[in-house]
Amino acid sequence: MLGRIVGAVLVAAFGATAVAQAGTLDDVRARDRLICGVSDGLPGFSVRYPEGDWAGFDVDICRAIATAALGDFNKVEYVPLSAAARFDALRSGRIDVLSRNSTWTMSRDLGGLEFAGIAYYDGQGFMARAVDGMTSALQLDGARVCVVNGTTTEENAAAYFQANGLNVSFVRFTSRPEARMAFASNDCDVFTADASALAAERSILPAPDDYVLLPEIISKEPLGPVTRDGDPAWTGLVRWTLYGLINAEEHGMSDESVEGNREQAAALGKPAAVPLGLADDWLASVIASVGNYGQIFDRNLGEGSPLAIRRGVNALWTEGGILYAPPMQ
Ligand SMILES: N[C@@H](CCC(=O)N[C@@H](CS)C(=O)NCC(=O)O)C(=O)O
Repeated sequence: MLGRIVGAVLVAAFGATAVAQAGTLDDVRARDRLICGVSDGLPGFSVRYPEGDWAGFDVDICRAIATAALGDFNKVEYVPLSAAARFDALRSGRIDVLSRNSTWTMSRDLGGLEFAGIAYYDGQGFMARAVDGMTSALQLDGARVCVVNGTTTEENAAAYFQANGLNVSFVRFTSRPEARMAFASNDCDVFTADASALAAERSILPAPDDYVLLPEIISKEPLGPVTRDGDPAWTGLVRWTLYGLINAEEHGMSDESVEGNREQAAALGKPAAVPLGLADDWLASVIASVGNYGQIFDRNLGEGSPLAIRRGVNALWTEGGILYAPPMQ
């Protein structure tokens, strides 16, 4: 009897180990499709067009990962997720990776999740109505503040207001569109969120020029793709795809230059090919499909886009920013 129990425990333990070792990379290959969690409609980051196509910065990261793993940027199923639902969707295995304005924090990192890298250095800000003439968040005493639940946002704002001796009341929402509508109809005086999300929200308010972003940035919000703990090959693929996009920009490789000459990009990505079982030229395929980091940024968020976000701290470290990808040796 004891032997049978020990045997069952061993089988269970061995089975569990085998599952953990097989990992998401094998699952994605077997399915021949990546399941990527994105936001539920954030202009510039993830937008679904009526015909069903998706576009945005976070979506392009999904596409880059699919190209690295499967050689085809189209092999992605997008799962739109609210802020509150996103991490459980990842932990439960409903999605393979989360590419959705998610801040790398200590408690998330130690709570079964793995941040593969930083794709966008963000920070929390405030959007107000221009007509109110506010020029600083320090004028917000007595304000009603719209905020979305399940985010780092309310805690940051509460700490900021307390530190500055300001009394505010929070108006909480579970979805960003609800918060935006409440703000647009004067149910609150100010909307607080990541500055990139505020730029996105402002671009879809009926009259964007009626709203201003206040100058204060009150937190660090390093955003990046998230995987599950204990999934090293998959996390490695996501991490080095992101770093590959950044290093490609640093090395001056774009989708156009790679079309004519795949060798340089292939050589940059090659050290990952054997450990992850990828095509030798996986990185050349990624860059040919989505461009380098700078091209992805410009297309979706940059000054020529409706969001008109400057590269700022998201410029390469060689260009005065803090975007710094480890070398691909
Ligand atoms: N970066 C913060 C906030 C991210 C977040 O989800 N923000 C809310 C409020 S702006 C949201 O719904 N974002 C837009 C979206 O993803 O649809 C976090 O990871 O907690």
